[in-house]
Amino acid sequence: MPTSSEDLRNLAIIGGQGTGKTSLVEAFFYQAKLINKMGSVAQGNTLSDYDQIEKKRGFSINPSLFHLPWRDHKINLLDGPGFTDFIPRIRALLRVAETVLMVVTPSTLTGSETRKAWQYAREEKAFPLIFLNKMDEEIVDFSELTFRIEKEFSSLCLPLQIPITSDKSFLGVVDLIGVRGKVYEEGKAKEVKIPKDLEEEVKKFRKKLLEAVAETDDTLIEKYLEREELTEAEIKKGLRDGISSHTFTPLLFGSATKNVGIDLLLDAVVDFLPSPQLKESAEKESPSALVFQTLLEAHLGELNLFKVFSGALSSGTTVYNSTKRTDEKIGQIYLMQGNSREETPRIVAGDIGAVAKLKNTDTGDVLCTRENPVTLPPLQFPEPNTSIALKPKGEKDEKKMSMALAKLVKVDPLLKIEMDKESGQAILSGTGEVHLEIMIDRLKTEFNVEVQTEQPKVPYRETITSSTEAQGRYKRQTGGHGQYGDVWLRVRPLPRGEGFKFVNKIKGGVVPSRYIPSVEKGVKEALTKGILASYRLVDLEVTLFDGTYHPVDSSDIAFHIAASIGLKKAIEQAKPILLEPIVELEVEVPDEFLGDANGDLNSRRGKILEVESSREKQKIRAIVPLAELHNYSTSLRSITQGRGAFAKKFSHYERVPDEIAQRIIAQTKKSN
Ligand SMILES: Nc1nc2c(ncn2[C@@H]2O[C@H](COP(=O)(O)OP(=O)(O)OP(=O)(O)O)[C@@H](O)[C@H]2O)c(=O)[nH]1
Ligand SMILES: [Mg+2]
Repeated sequence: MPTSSEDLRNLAIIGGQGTGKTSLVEAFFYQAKLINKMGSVAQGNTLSDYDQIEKKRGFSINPSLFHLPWRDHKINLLDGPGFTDFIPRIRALLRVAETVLMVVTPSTLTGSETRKAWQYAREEKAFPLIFLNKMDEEIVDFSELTFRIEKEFSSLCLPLQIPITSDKSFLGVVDLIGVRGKVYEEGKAKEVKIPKDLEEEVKKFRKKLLEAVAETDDTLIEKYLEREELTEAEIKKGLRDGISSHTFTPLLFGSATKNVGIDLLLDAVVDFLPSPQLKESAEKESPSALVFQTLLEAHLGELNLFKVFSGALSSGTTVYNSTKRTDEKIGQIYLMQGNSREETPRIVAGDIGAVAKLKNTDTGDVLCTRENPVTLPPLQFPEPNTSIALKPKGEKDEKKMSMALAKLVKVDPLLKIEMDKESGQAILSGTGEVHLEIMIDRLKTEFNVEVQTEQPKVPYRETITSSTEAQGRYKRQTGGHGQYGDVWLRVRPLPRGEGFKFVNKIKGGVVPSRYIPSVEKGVKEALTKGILASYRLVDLEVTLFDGTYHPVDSSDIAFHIAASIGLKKAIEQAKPILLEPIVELEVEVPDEFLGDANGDLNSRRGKILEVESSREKQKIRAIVPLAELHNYSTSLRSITQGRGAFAKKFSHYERVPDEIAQRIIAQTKKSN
């Protein structure tokens, strides 16, 4: 257990899908002798992918938290997901981890997920190490590989090692700092002489390393120029300085599943990456902590993961949630080891822990004290861009479904659920079709809720295209007291987006003023259901300009009904049309996919507004009917080999082309 934050490292393990992050956690635990057999993702018995659905799918969905002792240091490990739909979740991890282990493999170097992960790490100014995993899979040319890495990561990448291979297998690495060869058998390291055929490369890359390191400090430069050599201690200090100033990024090589180079990787984490930097000693400061993730744990319920930024957070105390502006009682605090945990009395500044069952606190909230309220910038996640409508299979599933969804939304910051009042549909939105598919799977397996899915209904509208007048008359004679209302209405189209206007032009009390509100109500009611396909009527003005009444038989209800009748008649004569929602899309694609992406938008009745070029990327701004956007995220992904991204927002309503309108109207008639 470390005594000071100096000996602490908060390390987010990030990178593209399947690069070996979860397997690395396994290898780390094995190296630290916390387990004596490594689990494997294929067998579904890893420490990190413990969730049923993660096991089933074979990839990580939820980030998980571990802590690992290594050479009198404590390393907090956060294993992030790499699959496209889930990768935005690592943004939360990068807010609490100062340092990242960017895991790549020779074949994932240019992948979109790798780029995304690296971009997030840069945005959060994390201090990175790059680990080239799966070196056992194929023998790659080392110089060419480092050249490609440097190009891809647009950063000065410094190999700290050179891979040792024989025939077709990867054996170990030459450490360029101490110039020692290390090969591995069953995860055990053995020192070896530098192989003859690597001598040239060792020389070349060691020179590059020494030069880069020397440049971090004037005294080091002098020494280096004098003797063309630096001591191990000097190199290590230079590496620390260079990483802390974002001057270069060290590169290490190995294999998680074959346990090659893992000890050196852990050494590099404690030797070269910075500890959490704290302003004062933790003891003196008042506490502040950020809840960066919420987990749903069997038997325990919700568990909030948090990082303490100042002071300490202790079990049994009351703190202030400055995000929700309310007090919060801190229950039992834990240290996490994936899905198992150990109780701890408190967590001090720099460190990461978990607390059970907070009442008022959600992901992204800040905990502090009322006396010293602290605010932190909110966690940022992309807006969901893919939606599906859910219907419970059985009546009894309805309540269960909404409760289960509320829980899922709490633990997944990329997920949103909304009741669409108009269609009555529950709309689940997320970052892609796979994301939503997995959530539906979770509903079934974890909450025993079965749902049917359907496309979210498009909120069409109806409007009129000409002005006209019509009479609405309601007369009933039943026994003694009758019902009588009579109005004349004029309707006129309004420009798009103006909604509805009611004008009263009654003169001389031909419709007594006490009945006017009922007329307006009757009109409004008739507007909720258009005559073409029962969609709401918008963008029109209705003027009440004439009518008659009966001193005894007239009533509010009679005028209400008369107005509804009159409006329907007027609409029928006023050449009604269907309107559809148009969304504005911002689509980002690499150069080479611009043509296909544009073509796809055209086939969706889209109109390209502009194309803006930036470094290797094209940003297309387009407007597209919402009705044509089904499966857009999947389609864009396949067009761009996963490298496209898009955001959408509502823009305006437009007339539906006649042929399509006929189809929609026919469909509504059929389903009614
Ligand atoms: N040959 C080889 N296979 C590896 C190595 N590391 C991981 N794998 C395999 O690669 C696959 C993916 O590994 P994971 O550890 O799940 O990768 P991940 O980065 O956690 O994947 P996501 O969670 O989906 O982002 C598994 O089948 C692993 O057994 C390695 O060093 N060598
Ligand atoms: Mg994983």
